[in-house]
Amino acid sequence: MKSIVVLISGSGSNLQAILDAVATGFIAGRVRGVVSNKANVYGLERARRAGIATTVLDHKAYADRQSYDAALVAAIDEHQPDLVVLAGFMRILTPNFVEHYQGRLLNIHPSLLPKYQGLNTHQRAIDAGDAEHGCSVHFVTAELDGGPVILQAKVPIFPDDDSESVAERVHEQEHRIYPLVIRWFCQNRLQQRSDQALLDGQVLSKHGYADDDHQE
Ligand code: NHR
Ligand code: GAR
Repeated sequence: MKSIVVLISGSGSNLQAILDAVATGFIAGRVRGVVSNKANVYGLERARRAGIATTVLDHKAYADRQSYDAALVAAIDEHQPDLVVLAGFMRILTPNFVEHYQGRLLNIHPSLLPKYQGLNTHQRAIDAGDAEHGCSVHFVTAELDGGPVILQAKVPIFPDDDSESVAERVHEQEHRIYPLVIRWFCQNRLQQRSDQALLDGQVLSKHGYADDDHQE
């Protein structure tokens, strides 16, 4: 049984999807701890309700990113996790942090990477006139939102959408694909080899598993 630690900054709907998938046995793992950089967010309440240890580590209490990330590593490693999951975690992580968890650090990003790295992705997709948007699960590397993609899900953008309606549509897909990828990880089917992701030993294409446009 794999041990998982989830990092959050907000409402934790992805955390909830993961907790639900653990509860049904879809994910063969246990969430041992939830760490937030913000106090009083709803995700902490979700964790407490599920009986999971919570830690709040406020980045504003630390002099710089190095010292914050050192404290974060200490809090996470108390749980000796096999996997660390960023679920709406909003702090950029230092190369030291990323290296410490290399191959066992996942993020879900609300865009079809490599499009729209960084923040405010839904509005940027609308402003660009895109007909399609989505989300990506990827291994985290030192390059922000630049690590190898494991799985993406697409949603349409309609002419009368605003960023909220698009975000809601993307969220639904996030809650489907994140538990699936974590399930694979816990089944030992998923690996990272530097800038590549492998599923069952097969290198995944640039847009992840079952990508029909970009087979290589
Ligand atoms: N860290 C590394 N090294 N690599 C990645 O791929 C990371 C990461 C940390 C977080 C999530 C990411 C996203 O999915 C993520 C991926 C925060 C920011 C950001 O600019 C950007 C991307 C992501 C998360 N954060 C500001 C900062 O100064 C703070 C913004 C805020 O507090 O609202 O850290 O989008
Ligand atoms: C999700 O949409 C996730 O993709 C995004 O934040 C939301 C968190 O929602 N992540 C980022 O933007 C990372 N910078 P949640 O707290 O309800 O899971």
